[in-house]
Amino acid sequence: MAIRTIEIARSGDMVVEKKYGMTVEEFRTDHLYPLKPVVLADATAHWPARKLFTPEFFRSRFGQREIEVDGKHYPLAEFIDRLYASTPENPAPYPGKLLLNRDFPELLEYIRPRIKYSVPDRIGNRWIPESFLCGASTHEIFFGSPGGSFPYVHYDYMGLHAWINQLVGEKEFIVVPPWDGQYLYPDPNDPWKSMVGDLKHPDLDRFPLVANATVLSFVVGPGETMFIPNGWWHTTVSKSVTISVALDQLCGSNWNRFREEVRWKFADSHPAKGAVAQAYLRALGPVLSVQERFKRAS
Ligand SMILES: O=C(O)CCC(=O)C(=O)O
Ligand SMILES: [Fe+2]
Repeated sequence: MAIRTIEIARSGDMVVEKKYGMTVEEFRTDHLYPLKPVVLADATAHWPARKLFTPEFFRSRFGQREIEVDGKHYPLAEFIDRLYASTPENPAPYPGKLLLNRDFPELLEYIRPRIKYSVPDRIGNRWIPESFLCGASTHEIFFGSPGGSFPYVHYDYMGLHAWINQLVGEKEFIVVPPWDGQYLYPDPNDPWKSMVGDLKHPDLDRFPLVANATVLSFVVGPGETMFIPNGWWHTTVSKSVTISVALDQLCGSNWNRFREEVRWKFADSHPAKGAVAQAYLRALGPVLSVQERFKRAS
């Protein structure tokens, strides 16, 4: 049992909890396999980044490097100044993202070892062609500021689970369970994206079905980690200057969903390739599961 559990959001029967001192087994049984979101209060306590990754650190060490936001490029120092000048009425653009694997590999050592709950991860496994992952970037830093909201409500690509580790400041998460996606008006061109802009104050004349959706919102603070299982719709709003590190995870619990998404990815252009990929992944899944079980036991 977790040492301490606090309910942080409720809508009808649906609850989101924050847990301290969860065991890995408890996480797997209560959250990973049932696909139930949770906030882990102490999953990154061992990361040097918890103390190191401050706006000042990025300004002084990497101020001249560029950050791309919404197709525009800013020197990081200038972008950090904009974060401090941001107000809810006039927020700085969001999300300002750094891709760690690609552009800042020297920072990866500060977010190691990987959080134990998010192991195993099959992203990067040599038996999984990179093209199947559609460029999912596995380690990203997000910089936010008061009122900076993620531009749309969505669920993540390729059936991946998301781990959003809050290092600095407070970020509000707004989440909706997968089965209520039917009330969120998915964009016909991008069905993983909802056309409803603001879930907390929806335009009910345009989107009347939203009234049926279970919407849970809560704030995740410094040192806390949000686990968003695949298929859960979500968006965020920063309450202060924020720094988060986001990771993705692919494992046995979302393998079937990943396989489906790979099939859809090829459905229009290369259906035969999609069928082969599907058969290959169906055979690979159990092999990886056995390997992972041995690793956990050793
Ligand atoms: O931390 C956030 O603002 C959410 C990021 C997110 O959902 C994503 O990149 O898919
Ligand atoms: Fe996301």
